Amino acid sequence: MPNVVIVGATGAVGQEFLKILTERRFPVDELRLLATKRSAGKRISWQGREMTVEEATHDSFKGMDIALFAGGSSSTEFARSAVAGGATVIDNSSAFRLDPDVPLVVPEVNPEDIRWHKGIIANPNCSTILMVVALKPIYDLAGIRRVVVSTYQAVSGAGREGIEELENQLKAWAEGADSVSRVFPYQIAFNLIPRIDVFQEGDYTKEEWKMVKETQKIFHAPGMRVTATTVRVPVLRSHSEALNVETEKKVSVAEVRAALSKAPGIVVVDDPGRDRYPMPLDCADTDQVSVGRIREDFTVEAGFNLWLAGDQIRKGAATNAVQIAELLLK
Ligand code: 2RA
Repeated sequence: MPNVVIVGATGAVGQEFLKILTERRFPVDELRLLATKRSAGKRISWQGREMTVEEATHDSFKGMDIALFAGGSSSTEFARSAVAGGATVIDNSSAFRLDPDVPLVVPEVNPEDIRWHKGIIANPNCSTILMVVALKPIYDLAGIRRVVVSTYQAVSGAGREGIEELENQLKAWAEGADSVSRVFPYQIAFNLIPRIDVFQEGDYTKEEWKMVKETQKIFHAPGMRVTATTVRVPVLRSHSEALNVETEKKVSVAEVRAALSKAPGIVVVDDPGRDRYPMPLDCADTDQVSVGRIREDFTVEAGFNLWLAGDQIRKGAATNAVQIAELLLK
């Protein structure tokens, strides 16, 4: 059984790693929990084992087989040391995602890419993962010419602090107190913020560029046209996305629905007659991407509109990483 180390064990994704390793009965011999100096010393109990979180150092990885990095700056600092220590790194940060020497993997889409890893395998951005799981069966069925995506991203995408900020702002509102914004640039309670991460080229945000470039890399389709608008919404957990997909070949809505229904990692929730469609509240704590509102786009030769929702801490981060670890063991 492999020795596993979790870097960032006390954060939202790190805690989810622990739950998912148990749920998926991932075989673990030794488990080591690492975090920054601030969180070192915390006690965590997992599967009857009592563990103390240690401060991550360059020497923390000796004897470890798999290193799950939850994200953040520790990846840039320690991922290479983990590889040097003998571990295969599965990294949830954006540090290595576009590195041509690092595969960027979603097991439902491009599992074969793990074969060429050189020590680090990158986990894509959460909104990218949810989108490409839904695009894959459409890509296989009809080819994809262009995607226009708008996201509705939960505050937990910004970690535990994002959740606390929304909760505190709601409490402050109920008490008639002033709202404090530290994590997000403006009040998020009762608001929408159409800016996630920093502004970059062309006034697109880094989050929007991630959706474009990571999708092209995952599909090995540098010419695939993807354009995104990413928005933070006052939802605690699970991201949602509205997709307009133009296909190469004309296929019917029934064919698209059938392809999505058969695809791994997807549940189709699409019954207008019964008022059924995916919603973030229904997706919390699940691993599947829920897809619905599937409609022909009558304004183009061949295309569809659809709506998806998925738990971005699980399938958008921790579950996807553990699935990659499972592929490594096969
Ligand atoms: C967010 N996509 O929701 C980011 C987290 N990786 O902020």
